[in-house]
Amino acid sequence: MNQVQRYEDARDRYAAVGVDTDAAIRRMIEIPVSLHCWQGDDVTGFDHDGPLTGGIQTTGNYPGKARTPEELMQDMDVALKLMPGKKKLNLHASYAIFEDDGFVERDKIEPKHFAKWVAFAKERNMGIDFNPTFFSHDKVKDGLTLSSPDEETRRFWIEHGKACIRISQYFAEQTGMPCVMNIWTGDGYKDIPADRMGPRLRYKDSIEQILSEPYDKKLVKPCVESKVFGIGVEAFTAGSAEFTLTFAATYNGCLPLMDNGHYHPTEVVSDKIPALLCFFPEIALHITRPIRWDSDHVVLLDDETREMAKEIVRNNALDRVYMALDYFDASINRISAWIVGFRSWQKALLGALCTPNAELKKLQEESRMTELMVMQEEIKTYPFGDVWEEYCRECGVSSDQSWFATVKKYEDEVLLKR
Ligand code: RNT
Ligand code: ZN
Repeated sequence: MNQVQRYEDARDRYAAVGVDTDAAIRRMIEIPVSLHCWQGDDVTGFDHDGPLTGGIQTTGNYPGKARTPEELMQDMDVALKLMPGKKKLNLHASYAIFEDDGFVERDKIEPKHFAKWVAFAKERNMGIDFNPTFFSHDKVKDGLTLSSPDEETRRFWIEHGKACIRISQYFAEQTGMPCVMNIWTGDGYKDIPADRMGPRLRYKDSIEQILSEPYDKKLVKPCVESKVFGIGVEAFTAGSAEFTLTFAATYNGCLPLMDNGHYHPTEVVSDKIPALLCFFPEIALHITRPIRWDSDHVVLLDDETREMAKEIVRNNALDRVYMALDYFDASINRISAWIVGFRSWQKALLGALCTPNAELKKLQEESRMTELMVMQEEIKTYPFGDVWEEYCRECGVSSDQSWFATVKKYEDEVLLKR
C-alpha cells in the first residue's frame, strides 16, 4: 500500500468509530503553538553575561549553541521547517537586540529592541508571545524581584514589567495576533522564612502596578505562572499555585498559566485544565517534561502529554487555551530538541482530535465503564501513524525520523564550526 492508500484505510477505520480524520487534520493546521526561543541558547539571551538564575537550570554542554540573534534565528529557521503546524514565536525580554543605539537596562527596553524579531516573525507569518525576564540579572536582590522588600529593586522590576506590556502591545499590533505576556519570577527563599505573606502582598501589588500600564485587552493577554519550588529556593516560592491562581481569578483579564513541571510529582495538569476551564474564559500552558522535578526535559509523546492534549480537545477548548512549549536541554542537539518537543505536542493534539470523544463521554454518562475501558484501550492501536503521515504530507514536512538528516547536516556544516 502506498501512503494515500494507507491514509484512506486509516480514515475508514476511524470513521467507523465516529472520528473524521480529514476534519482533524484541517483543525490541526489552524492551531497555533508557541515555540520558545530559549531552547536555542540554554536560556542565555543577549542582555547580560552572568549565569542563569531564578531557580532554573540547563544541564549539558552540547556543542553549537547559538551565540547571537542571527545564529538563534538561523537555527530556529532550520527547526521551523521540519515541524508541521502553525507556529508562534515565544520570546523573553532578555532576547532584546541592541544595535548601534546601544544597550539599555531592562526597565528601559522598547519595541525597537525587538524590531528584528518582529521582522523574523512576520516573514514567517507567526504571532509573538512575550515574557518579562525576572532572572539572570544584577538587579535580582537576594533572590527577589517583584516581591523584594527593597523598594528600589521592586520598582526596577515593575518598570520592566510595564515596558514589557508596551512591547507586547507592539507585537500584537505588528503581527495581527494577540500576544500572551507571561509573568513568572523565581522569587523565593532557600530556607524557612519568617514572613510568607509580606512577599506575596508585595508581589500582588507589583503585578497590579504592571497591569495598570494601558493595553488593549484583545491584543495583550497577561498571565501569571505558578511554581512549587526552584533550585536554591526550596523552602518558599512567592508565586505559589494558590497565589497565582487566586490572582488570575480575581484580576479581570489576567489568565492563569500552568507549567506542568511546576507541581508536586503526583499532581497532573491534565486534571487541572478542565477544572480551570469551568471558571476562566481563557487559560495558558507551558508544556514541558518534568523528571522527578522541574527538569525541563524535551516534551515526548508520553501519557501525560497525551492526556493534556485530550483535555483541551474534548472540552472544545482549543480556542481558549494558549499553548507554549517550555523546556531547555543543553545535552543534545538543540535544534532536534525543539523539533522533537514540537512534533510530540503536535502528535498529542492530532491524537486527541482522532479520539472518539463524544462516544467515550456517552459511555461514561451511561455508566458503561467496562466498555469505556475497552474502547479507550483499543483506540490506542488504531492506525494513528497513517493520519500523522497524511498531516505531515499536507504540511510539507517529513512524517518520520528522516528530518534528522537535515539537522545532522546543519550540525556538521554550521553548528560544529561555531
Ligand atoms: C521556570 C518557568 C519559566 C521559564 C521561562 C524561561 O521554571 O517555567 O516559564 O522556564 O520563563
Ligand atoms: Zn514555564
